[in-house]
Amino acid sequence: MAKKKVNPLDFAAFLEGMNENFPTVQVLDVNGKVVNEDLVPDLSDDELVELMSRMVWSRVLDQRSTALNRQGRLGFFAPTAGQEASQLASHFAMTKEDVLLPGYRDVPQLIQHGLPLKEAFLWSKGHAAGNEYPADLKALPPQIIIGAQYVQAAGVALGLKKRNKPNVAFTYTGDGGSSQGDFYEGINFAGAMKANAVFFIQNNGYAISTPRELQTAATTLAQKGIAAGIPSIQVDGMDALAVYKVTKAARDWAIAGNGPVLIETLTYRYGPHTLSGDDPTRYRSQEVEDEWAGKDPLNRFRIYLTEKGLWSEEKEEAVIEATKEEVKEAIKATDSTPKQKVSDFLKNMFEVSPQSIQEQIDIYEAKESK
Ligand SMILES: Cc1ncc(C[n+]2csc(CCOP(=O)(O)OP(=O)(O)O)c2C)c(N)n1
Repeated sequence: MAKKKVNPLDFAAFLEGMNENFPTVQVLDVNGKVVNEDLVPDLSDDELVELMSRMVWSRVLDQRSTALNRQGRLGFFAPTAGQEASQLASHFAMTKEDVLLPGYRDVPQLIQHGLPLKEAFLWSKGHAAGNEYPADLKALPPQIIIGAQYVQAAGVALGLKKRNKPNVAFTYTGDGGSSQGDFYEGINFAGAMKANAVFFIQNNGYAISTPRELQTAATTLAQKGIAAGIPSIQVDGMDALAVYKVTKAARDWAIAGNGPVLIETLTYRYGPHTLSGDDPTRYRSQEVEDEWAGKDPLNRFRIYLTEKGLWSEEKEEAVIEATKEEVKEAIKATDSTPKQKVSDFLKNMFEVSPQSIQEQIDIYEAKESK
């Protein structure tokens, strides 16, 4: 085929052509109807129900955590409602031996990966015990430094490759995080090393109050992977089946030795950025809120499963009640955990404390023993 002659100096044509290869992958439309038969994932009825249950669990956890924070019983909390498909359907495609490097909003995946809820709550309160992970939990604590988890994931992924493990390191950042230097360094290094990594950008439209349009001139965030030489794909992040399908394919690709994949999920957070004073009505219109409410990930998956005869109001109610009970038990255990001593916190920093820290430990231990 004769190649179309292009003028290398036609910058306008360059910009137009740049976005051609990034369609949004979708399986279920907003009404729960299959729009792409070829991409319906091969999940059993039980697995579909389990995925829906986890998404409902996450919604309830979000509501209960918000309430507990307002009662002063929890500390830091970054709301997750709206992002259930992006978070839980991507995690669903992973295995326990895959290594999770979460951001601060990715606590639901971390708990599903094996972190006891009580520890997640202790972490929220800044208690050092919230970082003492079960020995078999393949995960790092949630990263607060935007983008840093990408660099760590690249390293973990290279380690998995060097040990010939059939597993991936998977990590999440946001649209804001995709502007950080660490983001580019992470994907570039993992790409160069063909490391076993799956990188997620959860594009929820805002980095605190900064809208996606001001974040970058790139039309999709997925295309940022191209310069790193890695396959990159944009998916409807409110569509559990599409997120699962894309993630599964990315994982298969990476563990076959082909290197990493970058996945942009188009999603939305219904709540504020965190519960530390953000007011989204100052930067989002009611129109935008309504538009995204109409794309709700639980709603469309619920319709799909109900039509298949796999889901009902009673089933959903049972998950809601069980989750409330689980939260009640976990917060009780959290409340009864002895308060963290400053000396313990300091001792937690180094295996062998340097002199400057040891001096502080001595001061606090003296105070605490009074
Ligand atoms: C390196 C760094 N810079 C700034 C901050 C402060 N900060 C916390 S969250 C946030 C916005 C992140 O937005 P995004 O990556 O889109 O993720 P989202 O919170 O929407 O999930 C910023 C700037 C930080 N934690 N780390």
